[in-house]
Amino acid sequence: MLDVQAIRKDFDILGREMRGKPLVYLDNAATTQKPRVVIEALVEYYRNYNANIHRGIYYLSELATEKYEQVREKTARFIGAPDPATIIFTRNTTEAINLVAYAWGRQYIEPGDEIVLTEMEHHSNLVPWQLLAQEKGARLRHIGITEDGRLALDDLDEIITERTKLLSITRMSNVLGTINPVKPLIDRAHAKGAICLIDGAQGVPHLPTEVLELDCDFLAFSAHKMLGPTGVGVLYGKREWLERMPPFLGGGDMISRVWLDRATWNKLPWKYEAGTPNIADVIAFGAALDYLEQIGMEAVRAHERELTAYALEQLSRVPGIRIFGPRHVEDRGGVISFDLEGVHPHDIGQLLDAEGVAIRAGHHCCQPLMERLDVSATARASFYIYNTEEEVDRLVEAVRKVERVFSRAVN
Ligand code: C6P
Repeated sequence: MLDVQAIRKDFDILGREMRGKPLVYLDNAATTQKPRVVIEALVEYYRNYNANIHRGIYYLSELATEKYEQVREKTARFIGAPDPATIIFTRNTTEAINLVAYAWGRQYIEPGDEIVLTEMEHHSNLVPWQLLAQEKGARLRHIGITEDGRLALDDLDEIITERTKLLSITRMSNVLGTINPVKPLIDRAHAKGAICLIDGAQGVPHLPTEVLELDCDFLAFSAHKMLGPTGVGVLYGKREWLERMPPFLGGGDMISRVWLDRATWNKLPWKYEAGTPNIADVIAFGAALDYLEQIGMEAVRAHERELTAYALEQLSRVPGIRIFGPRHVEDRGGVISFDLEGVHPHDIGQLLDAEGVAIRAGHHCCQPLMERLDVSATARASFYIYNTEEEVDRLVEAVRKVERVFSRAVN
């Protein structure tokens, strides 16, 4: 079990007040807070060894290069990838998915090919494939969702077929909290000759992840959703694909030799990292990985499971509440979307803010899912390692207050 009180001491921001009340930060699916060690790693780089990497033959540059490349090794270890060269640093999950859509997609997708997605995908895992399909004359197919927010797998044989070239799905929904059964889906897609990308933006920060076990061809995730800084994303790819695909962006660092009219490419992983990368933030991400590794991802999951079960139980007693997503806590992560009868989610968000409780309200970059749920928006609370049952109580108390205010206004 986590020592949550000890963990909280590492996050100065959690001690501050919001609107005159102790802050309850429940917007972790959007971005998490950063422990002091991460902030210090960032400052330490700028203060003590700021230099560009892979270029200098002087000490500072060598040190910065070493620290940057060490994080690649840590990242590989964190997701069970045996080869650090299969880890590409990007700006975020969005850029990692776009990298595959451009580099792999434009090489391997042909007219009539099918790309399978789901109705619960984030815009980041919808729009890049829409652009690709429009350009190439490919067809998008979508796995639907059930009433309780799980993937509808009954008609899968009609959706994943010999025409499928790519299956790209989220490990965990940022709206419903649903943890998808990605492994059997990956196996099924492979059996039809398709490749698989997993959007791990919500999965990797909250669940133990082993890419070899999953056997996914690509995995994308963001550092800022797992205690790290903004501006760092990760793309893991199987070496065979990364070798075969053309580069995504052209420029410095990604080349081996350049002539006026052509160029050859650098080795992996640098072939996909054009220009000066986000050195400081990658290095600070290393401190975030160390922090999570020390806690252990099984313990992270266990803590969130417990907190989510408690929150579901408490919230479900609020009059007029509708909670989206699977009923069973085993099938979901620490994300709870809800609405209150007769109250717009933005009003819920605003009134909770007045109580010092930070949640997100909106479509969460999942407009097609909102349509499927027949809502324009939801209110969403999402947890991480530093959240407590007392904070869930504050959330529930604040939601009850909203309900009372609005039911009085109506009656
Ligand atoms: N979801 C949320 O509040 P970026 O912005 O590139 O780091 O991550 C994009 C992304 C991709 N897939 C999923 C499943 C996500 O949840 C996100 C980010 C945030 O839900 C911001 S919209």
